Amino acid sequence: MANSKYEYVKAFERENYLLPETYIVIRVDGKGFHKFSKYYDFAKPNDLGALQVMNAAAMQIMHRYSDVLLAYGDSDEYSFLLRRSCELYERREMKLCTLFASLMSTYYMHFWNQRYPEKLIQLEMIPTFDARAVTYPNFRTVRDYFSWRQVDCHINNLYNTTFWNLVEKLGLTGQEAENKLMGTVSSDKNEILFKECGINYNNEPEIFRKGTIFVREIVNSKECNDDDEIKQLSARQKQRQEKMRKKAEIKEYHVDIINDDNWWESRSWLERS
Ligand SMILES: Nc1nc2c(ncn2[C@@H]2O[C@H](COP(=O)(O)OP(=O)(O)O)[C@@H](O)[C@H]2O)c(=O)[nH]1
Ligand SMILES: [Mg+2]
Repeated sequence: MANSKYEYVKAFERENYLLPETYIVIRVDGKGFHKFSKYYDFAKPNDLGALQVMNAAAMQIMHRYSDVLLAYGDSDEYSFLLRRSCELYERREMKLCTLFASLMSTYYMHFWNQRYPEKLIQLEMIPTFDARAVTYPNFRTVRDYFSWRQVDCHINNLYNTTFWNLVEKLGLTGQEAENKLMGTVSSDKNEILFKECGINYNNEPEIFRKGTIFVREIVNSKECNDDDEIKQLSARQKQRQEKMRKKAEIKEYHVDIINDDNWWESRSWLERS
């Protein structure tokens, strides 16, 4: 089939190879989950079952691709951190994004149907995800990226928790609750929740307040990587490292990753991978 007269059309193709030796973060986001969550009657403001379906899908992706070192998710989004020397699809951006978007969509559908056999996904409302890839030059920016997503989770969740308590507990209309929350800062919302709704926000489930972090807990981190060594690794050493990544346990956390330096330091292999 090679060299047909039609092959010249390949010259129109363009490819973006993500910068080498940089951390790749791929973020998937549910398309139209505002409608999706209404259609399948999600609990407000957080549906634990739906979050667990997201988590099961993300976990499956980590099991399948050992290049993923860490993942963070909340609501309808998940971010996957790929190791610096990742060579999946030769670091081709389109390939990686379409792969992660389709993995997330199909795994989500699978785990949803497994969990809710009485509420199977209907053809008119299927779960679909888009994906983008960003490269980060060093570990500080990677950490700041994940802090940014966790802050976003916090801001949204505090707002949504207060909003839905005002509506469902105190009987305000959506508009009234919106007006009441306009211009308020975090401490105001905490106080409204505490004084008017009898809720201590800090006692809300951590999975809602902090999101979910999956980490590939690589045991023998010394051998696993060291910056200068990495370029000189033999094929056999690379294979051994891959084996170690594959057999590493994937652990789930719901902790504050913004301020906890110790948490990051005890996972320092992330920085060297
Ligand atoms: N009720 C409910 N809605 C959720 C939950 N998780 C996500 N959503 C919905 O999904 C939306 C996700 O935000 P975004 O991606 O900006 O909106 P999209 O463009 O509609 O997907 C939220 O605004 C909610 O409407 C949940 O646990 N419960
Ligand atoms: Mg979305």
